[in-house]
Amino acid sequence: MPKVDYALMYVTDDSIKDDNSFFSILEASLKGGATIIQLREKTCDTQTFYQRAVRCKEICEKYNVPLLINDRLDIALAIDADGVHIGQTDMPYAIARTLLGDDKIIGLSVSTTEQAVANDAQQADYIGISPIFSTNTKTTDLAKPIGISGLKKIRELYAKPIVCIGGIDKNNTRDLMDNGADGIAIVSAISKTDNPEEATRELKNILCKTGTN
Ligand code: TZP
Ligand code: MG
Repeated sequence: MPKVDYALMYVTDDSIKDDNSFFSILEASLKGGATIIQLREKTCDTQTFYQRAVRCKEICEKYNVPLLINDRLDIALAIDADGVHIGQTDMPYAIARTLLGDDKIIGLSVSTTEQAVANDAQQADYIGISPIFSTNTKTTDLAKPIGISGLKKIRELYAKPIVCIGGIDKNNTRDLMDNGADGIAIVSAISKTDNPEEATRELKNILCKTGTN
């Protein structure tokens, strides 16, 4: 597997139903310096998800940036995505690995230190701490935010890349990177801004200045 840069993951905003804005924001995030993309759709039908995935893949390939699919192994396999991001109640890690093979990226969400030390997380390619801060973007199935203190504890226990998600913006990015995160995953601080390209660039500049990346 080629070395993956987890520094700045744009997680697509499934509240954007209009394809034109959906893809123009995706492309803006890539122009602004997103290093990895996660396609996340929670409500649409399978065909819409698949069609978005096909187009996401074309766009990501243009920028040479890996594309992960949230939850759906079938969509990832159908479009030969670079990997998946799964949660604690999605497909078990071992089955996901068997289905995708060793060359694909598998990320796993964890909300506690116990989940971070469990076998699945230790075997995954990276973990997503979810949520690190409170957020209005995800309203269902959201654990208690674990904050910087939780990140620090998990950093001591986890050797592979840690990506944080939830309520991250330019004001708290540096703090995360200074306390052991390898990357940040962002929805609204990119998708809900007037200028997603500039917002991404600003986040990228903060990441570059931490010395961690
Ligand atoms: N998983 C945990 S929090 C979250 C997801 C998908 C939403 C993050 O959105 P935002 O707008 O970056 O807080
Ligand atoms: Mg999930």
